[in-house]
Amino acid sequence: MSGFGLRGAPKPIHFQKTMIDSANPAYSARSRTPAPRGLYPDIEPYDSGHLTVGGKHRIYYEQCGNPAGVPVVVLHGGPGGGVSPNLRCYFNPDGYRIILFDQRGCGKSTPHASENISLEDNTTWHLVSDIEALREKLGVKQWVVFGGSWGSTLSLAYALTHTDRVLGLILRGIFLVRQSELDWFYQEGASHIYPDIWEKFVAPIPVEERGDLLNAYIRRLNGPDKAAQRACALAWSGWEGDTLSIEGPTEAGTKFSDPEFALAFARIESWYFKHRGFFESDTWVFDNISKLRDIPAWIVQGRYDVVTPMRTAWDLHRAWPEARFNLVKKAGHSSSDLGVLEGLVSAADEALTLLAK
Ligand code: STX
Repeated sequence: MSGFGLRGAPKPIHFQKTMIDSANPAYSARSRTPAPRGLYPDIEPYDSGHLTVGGKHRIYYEQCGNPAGVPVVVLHGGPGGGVSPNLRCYFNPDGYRIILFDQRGCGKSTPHASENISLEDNTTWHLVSDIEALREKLGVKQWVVFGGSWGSTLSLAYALTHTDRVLGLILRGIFLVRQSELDWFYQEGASHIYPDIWEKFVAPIPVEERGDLLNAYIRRLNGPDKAAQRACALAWSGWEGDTLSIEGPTEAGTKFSDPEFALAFARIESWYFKHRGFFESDTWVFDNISKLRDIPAWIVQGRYDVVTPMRTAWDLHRAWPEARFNLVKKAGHSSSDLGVLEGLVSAADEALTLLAK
């Protein structure tokens, strides 16, 4: 990566003290152990705007890095999670043209799903067509597709639909919206690992309705009782926010406890999950995976991912051995968990080496 100049030097991540302690031989200047790869420095967009799709939706997008670089599009999680400035920093800004956007109904896209708008025209296939509209609008011929969690689902749906537009795939925390994955996180499974947080998740739902939590939530998230709606949105969002990281629940004050974020996030996620991601079957991705065999791909998965357990990444790895598989030993779901972060930055660096002309 030496050809990319100073601007591309990764910024240090905030390691725990023991990990950057200069007395620790693993990280001394003389050590042969390579320094862990951190995020690239904070960066501001050189361009941003809104693209109108499907009549009423205005999709917020932004571009950072090198306008002449290898294009990469970042697909955020949730669905409904929106992008954050941190997502710009997984890519060498001297080599990449970094494109981020907020999917329908969330982030800075309008109308916002917290406004109780109908979600009828918000499906996986609408998002796939929005990605194509954005690609055309920005004059991009082909791009690398980068997505974690729901972003991995959408990346695969897009790549299987518009295979010739995809230069490479970088996927993290593999999620395929299969019934078993939804049951694990929203009915029984993750509840055994985080029983303390689970109590807060089930609290807004009466005991007699807890046999089908997803639908009990959907009724309240879309019902007339504003107090119940708000309580459910915050409980739904908090459950995911508190189980993301190997570090356990973060302190209060994250976006998951923002009522507006929480309501859009919970409404959009539960809508997609009720429809199982709008896939015709739980095996659709596997049934079609041979289309992706020639595309360079990287999978990064935390072994202790409780939100999207490793089982799905493993199934994908078995079906698609051509994709590089990086199983990170001490990490959960979060793209900020140390090994996952390093794995993603390394994958993006490798993709650049492979693809930059
Ligand atoms: N949702 C998984 C997912 O896509 C069940 C996801 N998990 N957390 C996130 O997304 C954000 C941190 C992006 C909100």
